[in-house]
Amino acid sequence: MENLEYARLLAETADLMEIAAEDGFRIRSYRNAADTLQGYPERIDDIMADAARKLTDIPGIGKGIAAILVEIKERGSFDRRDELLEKYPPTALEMLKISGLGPKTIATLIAHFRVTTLDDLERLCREQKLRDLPRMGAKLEEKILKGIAALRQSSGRFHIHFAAAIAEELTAYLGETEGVERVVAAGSLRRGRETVGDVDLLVTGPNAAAALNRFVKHPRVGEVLGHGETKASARVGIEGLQVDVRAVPAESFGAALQYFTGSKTHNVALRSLALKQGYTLNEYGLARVEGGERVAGATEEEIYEALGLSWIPPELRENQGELDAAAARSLPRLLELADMRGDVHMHTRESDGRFSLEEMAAAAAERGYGYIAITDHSKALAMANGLDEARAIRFAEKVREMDQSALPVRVLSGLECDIRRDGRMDLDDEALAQLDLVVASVHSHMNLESAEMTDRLLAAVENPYVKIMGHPTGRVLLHRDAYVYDFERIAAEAARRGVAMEINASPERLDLHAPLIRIAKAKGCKFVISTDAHHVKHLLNMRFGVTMARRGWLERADVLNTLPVEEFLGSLRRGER
Ligand code: DGT
Ligand code: CA
Ligand code: CA
Ligand code: ZN
Repeated sequence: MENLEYARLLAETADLMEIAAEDGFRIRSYRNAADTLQGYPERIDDIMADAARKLTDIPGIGKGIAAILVEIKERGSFDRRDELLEKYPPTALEMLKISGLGPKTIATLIAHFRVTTLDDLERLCREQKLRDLPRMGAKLEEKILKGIAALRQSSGRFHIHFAAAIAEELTAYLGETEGVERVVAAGSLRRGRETVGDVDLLVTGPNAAAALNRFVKHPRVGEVLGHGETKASARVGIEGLQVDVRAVPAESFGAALQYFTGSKTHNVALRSLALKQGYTLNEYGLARVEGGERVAGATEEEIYEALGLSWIPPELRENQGELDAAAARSLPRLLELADMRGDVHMHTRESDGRFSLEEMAAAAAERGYGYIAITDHSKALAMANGLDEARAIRFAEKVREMDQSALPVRVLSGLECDIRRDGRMDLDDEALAQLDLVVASVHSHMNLESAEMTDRLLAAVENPYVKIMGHPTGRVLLHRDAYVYDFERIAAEAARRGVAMEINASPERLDLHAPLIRIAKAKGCKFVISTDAHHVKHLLNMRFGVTMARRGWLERADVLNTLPVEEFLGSLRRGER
């Protein structure tokens, strides 16, 4: 049995335990073990077969888990799993993926209606049966129906940070193969799309085929979908993300990279441009139609150049005008991660973050930043222990009195202030005026009619203390759509008043995304890119926000937190009405 299979059984059981409302500590130990096992370089079966070895020597595997692994090896399952599967059908696991539906509710629905499939659940909601139960109502039915629709639509796609982590792990691993010179990720991942269908890796070198053989043996590789001379495909990890690895000769590496980076529409447009100039373009190279002479193929640059174009950054290859700009030599000079000097949306333990102000500051210094803004939630987010006026004022005072020279970065006092349903800010102006920076965000009543939502956001932009519109569309990738409003109108008004638009770099949001960034820029908006970190490690997500900005054609001058702190503060909207 493969490690991945052990990991899958443990992770699945942890999910069932969650529905059964079991002890969180135990659930976490199952999940940690599953994570360890699926990345473990040695086969668990081999360790068990060796009398001199112990499973408990694997970090994160205690006695309890070790006994479970032995049981799985013997009979393919274990007691705890069998018990849970008697109570809850395996299809219950599907329900956990519906956004807005927690394990507790699922347990109630199973107990009451014996739902076993998404179809069952959908029918119950349509027939309005849920509202018969205490604490359930029409709202929940609607939420579940939306969640099921979103799940069906999104199934098969993965968040970019998840796909990037797998691609980076495999790139490093395949790069160690004897006879392999380069491994590069192409496809939607290279273009920086927010979600990824599958990962496309290209390898080249005198013995690139050896990388394919090693790929299918990687401990995290599950089902192998195909394995030939030049291509191997397999599902990776518990989640089953598909990875295609292609071996290509060095002389056509650039052509292959160009072809497999896409997008399809960019490639179609590029090929027709090539044809007009008397060339054929495919994954092997660029060649003259007449005579078939090959003129380019080893690098992307030489292909674009032969067609009279500047090299086009992958993030722009969506057939949105980049070919014309490349021909006119007027492509933007895109923002880079190294341009970022601060991160201005993050949470601490004051609300729902996991670390202190000092810890966030230290982590930001490690990233090379000069400043951060701490922006905890406001009181409307009671569940997150949001700040009321008194606490916000006290916090601003505390930051003013802090010995900034003792901190590794400049810390700004901020707040992520809720925009109430009627458009008023959650805290009164007097409190907001004390802070260096207010990010205004919607966290409730997201299903308003477009006109009402537009008015609500207009009111927020009009508040003189609001400097930044936080995660402006509210979308949660693969879970929740953007709320509906007149974005152009809000963008125009934000530009007029000097309110910056946030590009929220959290990989679950990535909000704004490219099309709206371009609209906002055309309306005259400036931007900030922020991680919305709730954990020190989330500060690393800045790269995904920068990728979104690049996809939106932004340059350094478009993004305010590329400025040093004093200039950054000076560039924010002033407090006047
Ligand atoms: P994904 O995987 O759905 O997130 O998106 P992509 O863009 O990575 O798409 P994928 O993996 O199907 O193919 C990778 C690239 O290869 C794609 O962007 C363009 C190129 N490509 C693949 N198949 C075709 C095809 O049949 N025709 C053309 N013109 N290009 C293709
Ligand atoms: Ca792909
Ligand atoms: Ca593919
Ligand atoms: Zn928020």
